[in-house]
Parts: sequence; C-alpha cells; structure tokens
Amino acid sequence: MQRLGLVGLPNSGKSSLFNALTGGHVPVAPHPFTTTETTVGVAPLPDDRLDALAQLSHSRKVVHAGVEVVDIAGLAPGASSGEGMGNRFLAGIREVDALLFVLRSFHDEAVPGLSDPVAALDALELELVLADVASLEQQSEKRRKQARLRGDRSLAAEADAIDSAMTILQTGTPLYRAELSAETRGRLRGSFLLTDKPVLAVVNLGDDQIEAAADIVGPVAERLDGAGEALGACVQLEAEAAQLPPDERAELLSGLGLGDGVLPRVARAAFQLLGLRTFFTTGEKESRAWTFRAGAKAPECAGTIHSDLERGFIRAEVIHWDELVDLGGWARAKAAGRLRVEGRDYEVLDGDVLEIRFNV
Ligand SMILES: Nc1nc2c(ncn2[C@@H]2O[C@H](COP(=O)(O)OP(=O)(O)OP(=O)(O)O)[C@@H](O)[C@H]2O)c(=O)[nH]1
Ligand SMILES: [Mg+2]
Repeated sequence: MQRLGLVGLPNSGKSSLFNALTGGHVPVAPHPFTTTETTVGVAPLPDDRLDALAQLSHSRKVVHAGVEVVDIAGLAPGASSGEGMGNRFLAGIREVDALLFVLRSFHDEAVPGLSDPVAALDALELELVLADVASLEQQSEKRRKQARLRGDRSLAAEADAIDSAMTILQTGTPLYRAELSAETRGRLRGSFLLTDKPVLAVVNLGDDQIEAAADIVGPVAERLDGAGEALGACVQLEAEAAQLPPDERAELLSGLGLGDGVLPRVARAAFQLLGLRTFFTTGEKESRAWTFRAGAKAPECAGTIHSDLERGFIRAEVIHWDELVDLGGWARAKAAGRLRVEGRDYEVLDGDVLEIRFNV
C-alpha cells in the first residue's frame, strides 16, 4: 500500500492535520516533539462518481477509497546530524512513498515555533538534502569498485546516477526539484533517498489569514517550482469542523468562505501524487471504490477485490461510470450492448466500473 508521510517542523500542526484527515486521535499539544512514534491512518477519498453509482444502484452500503497517511515526529534543524528526534524522524520518512510538507503560517504565542512557511520549507529541504548527501557519500566509489571486480555494467550506471544526484544535492537542491531522466531516477531507487519522493505542501493558516491566503501560499508554490502543489488550510479549524455532523460542518466552512474545506482536496492531491487510481463495483448490496496503481491490468485489479478473482480471472465486463449512469443501470447497459468484454491485458482506467467473471 502506498503511503503519504506528514513532514514538518515541531508544532507546525502535523498531528492536527493527521487527525482531521483520518478522523484519528493522536495527541496534539503546544509543545515541540509531542509526536514520537509514527501512526498510520486512512484518509477517505470523497468521490461524487461513487455517490452517483450508489444512487443509481440503490446500494445499501457505500465504501470510499482511501489514502494511507503517516504522522511522523517533527523535524528539528540539525536532524540530519542527530538533533531533535533526528534518526527516528528520518527513518519515518524513508518508509513513505510521498511527502506532505506541513508549513506553519498561523501565529500563536502559546505555541512555540516558526511561523514562516517559506523559511520552514527551506529548513526541511536542507535537512533532507543533507541526509541524502550523507547516505550517498562513498556509494559511487563502492559501486565502481564492485563494477570493476564483477564486470557489472549496471553497477557502473548506478554509480553515474549517484554522481549526478550528488552534484545536484551539493547545490542544496532536493532531487524532486531537479531535472533528472526517468532512467537516472530508476537507478537511484536502490539508494532509498528522501528527496526523490513526490511532494505536496499544506500551509497551515491562522483563522485570521483566510483572506490573505493567496499571498501566503503563492511564495511556497514558487519555491516548489512546479515540483508539487501547495494548498492553504486552516488546519485547526478544519479539524474542529471535521468533528461536527455533516450539515453543521458545511455551514461552518461555507460561512467562512472555505467551500467544502481543503481536506478533500488534500486527499485527492495525495492520491494523484501516489500514482493511484480508482475503479468501481456497484450493486444493491454495495457500491465501492477500489484503489489500483495507474497502468494495472484487469486481473491485478480483480485481485484487489479478492485473490480468488485474480487467480481464476476469465474476463471483465467494463463500462465507464458516466456512461453507466447515463444508460440508467447495469441491466440497461447490457441490453443496449454497451458493456465491453475485456481480457487479461486490459489496462483498467480511472472511473471504470467492473464486473469480474472468474472460475473458482
Ligand atoms: N492557533 C492555531 N493553533 C494551531 C493550529 N494548528 C495547530 N495548532 C496548535 O499547535 C499545536 C501543535 O499542533 P500539533 O498538531 O501537535 O503539531 P505537530 O506538528 O504534530 O507537533 P509535533 O508532533 O510536536 O512536532 C497544538 O497546540 C495545536 O492545537 C492552527 O491552525 N492555529
Ligand atoms: Mg505531532
């Protein structure tokens, strides 16, 4: 399962955001290093398409897809040399597939810490870059030596990739902002670096900063330079809103000009960032969104429902969700000859509705 890690300075609001996204209850407190252990939760992915299918099928149950989110200990400047929660923090990051930077902008005298999102991003990037430099040191030399001993060309190519990564890192640039070929990135995968993961940023705004949001978030987006999206959110306010019944929540958020709130957008952006897609199954019993990797074929997708469906896969009946809704249901789509029959090599698309035929 692909995971998104929350990365930020102490007291930036990571655990508050984690609770808001996942409905979790990890401790939140106004002192640094409240979080010492990593916690994993699932942020549900709101999906209007699924709701439309559930309505169409009069489903008794609706199951949304979700993104796994990990709350990680705060990073203190100097972490790469063991300060603060140093190593624990870095290990937490190494294990996730994408990073969500939580950058504090809110001011609150009761909560010590930096309230400057661009400076926070700089500090985080510096620690991650230093940690990558440290883990790559001597690696290229080692690989070249092995390459010579074993006459292994792929090790020599890895050494070249490490050298180009080092050149970039030594200018203080994280690899997610660097121009590297897909081939080079592939060769770096075995080095388990921190800055070659895809990134996204949430700027944690104070309630009094909603109107100035664009001016505060803009410079962060500029700093990321197209490497990732930057979203502004009043994390505490959204966390409180998340505790309310749906109609009261909607009233509170829209009253503040926040629409549905930012959390659904964060979940969706994370989903994209991780290269995840959804297909659907729908019926009277339930309508459900299933998660798959972009590019996965029908049997693998069938396997996410149940391993028997992958093992005994015969074919899939497929229709895109909007066509199914337009036609008014599965039986009508079938009668109109609009269900496609697809085999083992079919690459499932985001928004497909599937019914799997299989042998037991
Ligand atoms: N005023 C204000 N306070 C906030 C906001 N978001 C979080 N806080 C407060 O800031 C403090 C730290 O929040 P946490 O969510 O624990 O921060 P963290 O990044 O997980 O902190 P560590 O785990 O210690 O690194 C708590 O007292 C929160 O209530 C906000 O948007 N506005
Ligand atoms: Mg925390």
